[in-house]
Amino acid sequence: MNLEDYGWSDTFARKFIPYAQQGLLPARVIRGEKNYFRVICKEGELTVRFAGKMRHRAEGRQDLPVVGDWVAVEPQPEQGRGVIHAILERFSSFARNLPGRRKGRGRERIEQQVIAANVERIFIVCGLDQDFNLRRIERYLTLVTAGGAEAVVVLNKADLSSESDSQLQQVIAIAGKAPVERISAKNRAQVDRLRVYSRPGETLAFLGSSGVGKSTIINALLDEERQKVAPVSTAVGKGRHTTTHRELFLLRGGGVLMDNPGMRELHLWGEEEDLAESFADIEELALKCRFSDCGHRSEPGCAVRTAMDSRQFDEQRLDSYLRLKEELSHLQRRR
Ligand SMILES: Nc1nc2c(ncn2[C@@H]2O[C@H](COP(=O)(O)OP(=O)(O)OP(=O)(O)O)[C@@H](O)[C@H]2O)c(=O)[nH]1
Ligand SMILES: [Mg+2]
Ligand SMILES: [Zn+2]
Repeated sequence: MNLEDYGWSDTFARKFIPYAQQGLLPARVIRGEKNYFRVICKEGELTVRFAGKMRHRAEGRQDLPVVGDWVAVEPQPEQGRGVIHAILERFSSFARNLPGRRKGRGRERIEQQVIAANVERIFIVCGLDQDFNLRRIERYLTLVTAGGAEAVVVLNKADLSSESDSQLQQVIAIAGKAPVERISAKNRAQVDRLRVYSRPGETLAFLGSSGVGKSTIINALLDEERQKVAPVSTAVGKGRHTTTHRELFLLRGGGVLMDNPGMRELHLWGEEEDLAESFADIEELALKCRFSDCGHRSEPGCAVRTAMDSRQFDEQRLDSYLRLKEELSHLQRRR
């Protein structure tokens, strides 16, 4: 087993030195189940749990392993098992806020849920059917760049939309630096265009609502029916949450793909500064507002409103920006 294929690097090797001295093995979490993980290490695949002391030391869920993490494992290869003792620092992650999940009374809980770790690039997959939603794409873009990964917007199911040209233009207008690809997962040549985003030793995660075609695209890239796919419900146009686990797959030409279950809620996790990239257009204009604390609602000399009135972007985008900013500042106050 060549760990470099899975993204092992000199940087991780240096961070691993103290664990190597304890006789632990480096491994990458390739699949997460409810009560255990599958990891890949030089011994092959192992089924592992994490050590109880990790749970005690953890200040929150973000300190526990997720798929994509590089971990230090004490192997018990005879049983094909092992124990995770530590997580190496992540170079990137995708995390959302999981608000108010604790049962019963008390304060609203805010908790970071890390969904994917150590991914170079994230495909934000959207359907050009009923799933199409610019505001959701803005949310994803904000979260992806906040976590330190590159974003690529993949507009799928082009075969089902008669307005895909206009949809593409609308997405390009809000995507900033992120490339936007329009494809149909049923068209092999179009799926193949996505291969430029996958490089040996790098990890590419697929995120998006249920039913947008994440697993279908992954199967096409892997050239095998590895992941189960299922039709969306025709009544409401929503997916059926067919994929239930996060999992890494090695691409034959090099590169690692991560399939994910569809996400329903996308509460922001981060800081107001994280809007700098996903809303670079608005933030740049805001520097020219008369008041440095301009709320861009009704203040005189607001450069953002002026630009909106001259149709540089539409009101929904400004609303979306202000809503996300408020959400992040609320989160910061709670923390
Ligand atoms: N017409 C059309 N159907 C597609 C396309 N891509 C995916 N589908 C279909 O959409 C349905 C859902 O696809 P999946 O790949 O299971 O979607 P998913 O994003 O993995 O969904 P979850 O695993 O539930 O998150 C399947 O019936 C696919 O065949 C496409 O480009 N065009
Ligand atoms: Mg799936
Ligand atoms: Zn303003």
